[in-house]
Amino acid sequence: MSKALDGVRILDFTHVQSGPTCTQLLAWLGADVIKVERAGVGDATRGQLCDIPGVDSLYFTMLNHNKRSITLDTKNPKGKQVLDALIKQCDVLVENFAPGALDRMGITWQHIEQINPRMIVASVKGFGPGPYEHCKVYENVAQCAGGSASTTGFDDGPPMVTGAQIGDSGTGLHLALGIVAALYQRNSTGRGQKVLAPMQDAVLNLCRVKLRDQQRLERTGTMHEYPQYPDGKFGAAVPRAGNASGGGQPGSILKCKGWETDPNAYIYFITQAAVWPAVCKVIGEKGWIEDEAFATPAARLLHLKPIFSRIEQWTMTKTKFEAMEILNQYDIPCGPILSMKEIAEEPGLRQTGTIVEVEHPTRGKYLTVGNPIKMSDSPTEVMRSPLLGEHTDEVLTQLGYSSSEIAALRAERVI
Ligand code: CAO
Repeated sequence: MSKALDGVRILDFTHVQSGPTCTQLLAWLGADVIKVERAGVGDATRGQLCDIPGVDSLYFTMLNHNKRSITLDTKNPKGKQVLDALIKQCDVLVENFAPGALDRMGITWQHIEQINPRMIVASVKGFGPGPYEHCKVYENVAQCAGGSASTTGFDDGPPMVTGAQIGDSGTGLHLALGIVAALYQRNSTGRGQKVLAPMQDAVLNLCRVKLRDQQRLERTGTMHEYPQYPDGKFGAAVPRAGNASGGGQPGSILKCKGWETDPNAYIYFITQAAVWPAVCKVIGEKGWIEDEAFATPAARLLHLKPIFSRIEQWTMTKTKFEAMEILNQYDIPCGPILSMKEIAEEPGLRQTGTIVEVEHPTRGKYLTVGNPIKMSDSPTEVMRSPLLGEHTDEVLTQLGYSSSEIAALRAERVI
């Protein structure tokens, strides 16, 4: 079966996480992704957080599936010639070097545009134009600068970063969308363009509900769904809301049976207005259906702490899965707090290809997260990540280099 991005060639100059997330997704959608790495070194993540000595780390393998790897010293004039040949043949160059690194290599936008006006040049940077544009940035810096850390955590604790890699992987997703849109626009203009996804901006986009709340707070001085209401105080900026639901339906994380020993024996429970009578019945508080203090959503906002504490008395008598089963019979929105161990063993995720077991020549079998985007006409087959320089000869041969020319480049340590 064909793939959505069949025929699209990506010159992948990415490293670490943000850029590789983007190009892995494009590869899963069918693009031919050629990852350029430094000979003998490669993407720094190949050797980071290693669990097996001398073997590509899971950090690397899980972000670089379905790609080809070539080694190339792009600062060597002969390496630059190879790079130019690649630029001429590819549709998109994706990079997430530190600001200015591409220019320092001599790969300026003007140079690229001159040799391939159809090329799309897509970049992740920490910040967009402005005071911080020259800064190097990693995940947690972006979470802090994009509004996530100041709004995550508990009111009486410090700002907190989240485990979801919204700065790196989140920005990679944004960039992939920009690339696909630029490819589409090229169909009518015939021209490439620059695509930039700054990590601060991508995190802020994912935190837009908190900018919504900032403006609500400035207008009304309060927000009734926040745990600070009605007893605590609001300041000038959106406070941290703990585990309160971000939307108009109050929710909380509640203990389940076994919480004393299992750190993940919890459930997320949402008291959706439409099923409030069912919630009352399930927890044995039928009187709350008519009771003025609890009968309406507005009234309940004044008593969320006692309400969730009473619901928790009930959830603590059930495992999270037992509670799920009962609550789902009444359409009460809830979700178990799943550990990574439970997710890795979840048969449903295996069936859909979201959790995949991959065979690697030096690592053996490992688990990875497959393509979360499911397309009926463009199925994803997850292929292992490439070894360093595994496809150098193959790609250079496709570019027209003879085997003796390739051998000479290797002898001069260009590849
Ligand atoms: N041949 C020759 N030189 C190469 C090369 C190749 N194939 N590939 C990379 N290099 C060079 C670069 O040109 C650069 O050289 P200069 O410093 O002389 O310009 C050098 O290697 C290092 O590149 P870098 O500065 O991008 O790498 P770093 O490890 O110092 O910084 C990071 C890493 C992520 C902080 C930085 O790249 C960055 O801020 N990127 C943008 C934001 C981003 O994507 N952050 C998320 C990373 S995921 O957590």
